[in-house]
Amino acid sequence: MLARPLAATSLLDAVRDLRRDVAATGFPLEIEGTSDARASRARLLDQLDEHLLPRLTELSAPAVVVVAGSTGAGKSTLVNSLVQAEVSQAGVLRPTTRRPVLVHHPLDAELLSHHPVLESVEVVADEHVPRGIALLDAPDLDSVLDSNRESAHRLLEAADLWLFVTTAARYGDALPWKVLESAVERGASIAMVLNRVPSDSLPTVRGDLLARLRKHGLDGSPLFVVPDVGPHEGLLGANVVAPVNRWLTMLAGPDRARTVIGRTLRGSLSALREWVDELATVVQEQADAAAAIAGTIDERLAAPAKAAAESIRDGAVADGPVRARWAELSADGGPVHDLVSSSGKVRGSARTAPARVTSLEPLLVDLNQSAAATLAEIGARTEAALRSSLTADDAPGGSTSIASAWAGGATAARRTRAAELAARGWTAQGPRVVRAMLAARPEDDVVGRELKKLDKRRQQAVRSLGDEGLAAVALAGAAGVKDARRLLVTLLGAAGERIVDDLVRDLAERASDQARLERSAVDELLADPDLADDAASRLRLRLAVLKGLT
Ligand SMILES: Nc1nc2c(ncn2[C@@H]2O[C@H](COP(=O)(O)OP(=O)(O)O)[C@@H](O)[C@H]2O)c(=O)[nH]1
Ligand SMILES: [Mg+2]
Repeated sequence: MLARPLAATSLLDAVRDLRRDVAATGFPLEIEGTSDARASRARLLDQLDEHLLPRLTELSAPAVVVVAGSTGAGKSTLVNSLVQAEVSQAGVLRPTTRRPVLVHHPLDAELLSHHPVLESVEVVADEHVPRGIALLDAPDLDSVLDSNRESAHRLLEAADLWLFVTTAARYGDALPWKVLESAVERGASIAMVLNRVPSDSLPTVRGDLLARLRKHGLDGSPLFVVPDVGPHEGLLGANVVAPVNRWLTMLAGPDRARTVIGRTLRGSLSALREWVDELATVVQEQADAAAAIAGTIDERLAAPAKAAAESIRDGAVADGPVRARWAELSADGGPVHDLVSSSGKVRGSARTAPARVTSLEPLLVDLNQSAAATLAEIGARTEAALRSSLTADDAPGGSTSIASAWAGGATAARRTRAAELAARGWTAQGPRVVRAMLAARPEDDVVGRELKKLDKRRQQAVRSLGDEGLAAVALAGAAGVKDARRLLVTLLGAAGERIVDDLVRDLAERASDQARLERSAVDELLADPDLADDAASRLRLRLAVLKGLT
């Protein structure tokens, strides 16, 4: 029985919850430790799926004894010899591509039937296997086939007990010891089989191996020595493997097998804490890196946003078609030409106004298009600036992951839409500003006769162009057509200046906003739940629950 009864059901639930959250945890940013964390997460999932969850689900299932070791160590021969039948193919030909074999007592079939490990092995029932034990002949840890190697490592996670087979010639190899170390970290129960030892070197090899076991924290583990029987094919004599067999039989006694299972279970559960805690630390580092990236983006956005506003003030929208259109409209015979007589009188009437406004329509179209294009270009420039700041040498860790996850297409479509909306918003603002300024009291410093003259002039200007016409001129002035600005001042006095300035300010603000909009793509990527401030706390919460149950 387990030394301390585990509240199996709630523990199973807690481990299931943990598994779900571990599976859902991603590491979107490539920062130091990320690839290790990904590998560690994958192994943790294997451990949960192959060992902890099945074990907690069926505590009375036989103890899975995984026979592990390097190629040619004699694993298959050992398994066959233990059951005195050729259940697993042994031999010198490599790689043995067959599926790994699991042998169990026929009466244990039912208890094992739900174990996920059965999916990836060939299952053999044999009465020579003690009840309560399932022997798994794992693929070679150092198999030349990637898939075999991976499956070997995954199957090891399934073990309640590792039976590690090595030889006098191979026990110094680094790989098995590395694997053993991780087994010790997981709290797994381990036994060693030293195979094919020539009798003359036995004392040396044995002493050496014991020293190594001690160094790796395995001094309490059973060590079996199988003497070399000389050139050999097929099963080893029952007497040669008798000690291992006796030990397994003893282990299989109901209480002893439970002890091994319980020990490994406890070991795995307590190893889980540190394991998950390490993952949570990396998750936290991801969140911190994301915050640093957001901060850098904030800083790096200031310059392009300012430059965007400046380019508007410098008349970027007037460049190109708008200026040409203005020239056309104010040329001889155009609707803007002769609007002010040589003596300075505003010409026109309410009757001519609609015609003038209609003829100014192309100007509005050009202004609209040019504003949209300018804003979109500001956006594109800002994106380029942000991208290069994400890939700069001094960019915070993980920035390049954001840069490469930042797909251009969606950003461009959104940018164009926003630019068109902003341009339309700006041109719609024209008549509003005109009306608001004209409704306000005329200039404070203009009094008496001058005031009367100014009022009359404005009324005349409205009669001759209408609010819409005046707005078109004002927008052209705000876009950067100097003549348009001058004309509006002539028509409206200082209010004309204010209208144009107001529209410049409005568009400059929209331009800065447009630049700032570019960060939304980055923001969306940073809004990944795996990068949230509290991402790590989910895993830590699961740990706390586990701690309370074990
Ligand atoms: N002399 C001798 N040969 C063995 C022993 N165990 C295995 N072999 C041989 O070594 C080769 C590899 O053995 P195998 O069991 O397939 O090793 P595995 O790769 O660990 O499964 C085979 O040709 C076996 O016959 C042993 O104890 N003594
Ligand atoms: Mg083999």
